[in-house]
Amino acid sequence: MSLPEAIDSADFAAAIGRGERVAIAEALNLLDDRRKASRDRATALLAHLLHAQENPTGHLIGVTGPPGAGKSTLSAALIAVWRQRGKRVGVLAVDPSSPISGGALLGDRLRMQTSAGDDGVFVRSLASRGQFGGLSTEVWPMSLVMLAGFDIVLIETVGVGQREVDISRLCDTTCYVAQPGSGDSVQFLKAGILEVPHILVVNKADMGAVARRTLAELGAALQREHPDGHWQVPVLATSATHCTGVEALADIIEQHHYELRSRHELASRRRSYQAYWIHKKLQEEFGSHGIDQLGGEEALLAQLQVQDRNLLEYYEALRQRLYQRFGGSHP
Ligand SMILES: Nc1nc2c(ncn2[C@@H]2O[C@H](COP(=O)(O)OP(=O)(O)OP(=O)(O)O)[C@@H](O)[C@H]2O)c(=O)[nH]1
Ligand SMILES: [Mg+2]
Repeated sequence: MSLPEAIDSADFAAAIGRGERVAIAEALNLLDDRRKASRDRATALLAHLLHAQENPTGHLIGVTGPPGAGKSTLSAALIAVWRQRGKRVGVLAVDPSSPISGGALLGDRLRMQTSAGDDGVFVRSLASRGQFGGLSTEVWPMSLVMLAGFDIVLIETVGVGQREVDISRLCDTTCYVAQPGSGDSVQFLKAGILEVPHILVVNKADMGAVARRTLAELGAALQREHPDGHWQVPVLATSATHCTGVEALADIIEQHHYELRSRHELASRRRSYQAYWIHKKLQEEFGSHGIDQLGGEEALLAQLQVQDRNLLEYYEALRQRLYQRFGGSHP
């Protein structure tokens, strides 16, 4: 079943806001569609969703960490806790299950665990591709769709070292899941290669001494005050398979969300994800040279952050400006 082509974008956005699965699935497909007519429809839809999110609700959570650390298993356990607490959860699993880790798709994990057939959970897997540090450029608009339909949106992505996904620039709260016994996470944090997460988790605590050692090492390696300010980064132990520490993790995640809301930071953070996305889209289309033409990355991001007008319209204006400058026609 699919929605009729001609459905008005306000009605479309309203159906997503009611959490209608068909509308959500259709919107995610639309965002993946590169054809011009689909892009125009997607832009109109996003404008409605952005308007509805002017006073942002919902919680956008990034779960990252090395392959096989247990991100999917832990996410499934967290989702079970959130469902018990009455929250509806949308999931975007980016580049799920690296072949080397023996990890399973998050969707499979969910089917195996508590949420089978649960209408309050929606999982979408997407390939990693493009310029976005391994993340698809569609992650931001897709997260917008998910936020309109769910209380909590979780993005799972593999993150190891420098070249990896900067998921922290797209999420309200970032959890880094570390693997016991692997010194990589400690080294990366010390060297400043890993963006500091809001919450550090050592999963597989059931492994005993080796997990406790990693917990101590990570605690010592970490600059506890988060660069965002006003937040001491907690280091937690969980066992996703034994379901220990998961409720405590859910509590800390909620506390971070509460802090963001009480300091009225959510709206400006959400705006910065959009600015970051526009910058990456322009880079994808016009290369670094295009960004230089607009004054460079820093200036562009600063300019986007303070724009009053609809950023999607502004993005189209910037595209047109670059097409004119490069002597091409605006597609
Ligand atoms: N002992 C133990 N094993 C775990 C735990 N959590 C996950 N695992 C196992 O670790 C392996 C990888 O788990 P996944 O949840 O797929 O890990 P992932 O980080 O999502 O993996 P990728 O998405 O491939 O990067 C599986 O065999 C899990 O059963 C845990 O708390 N304790
Ligand atoms: Mg996984």
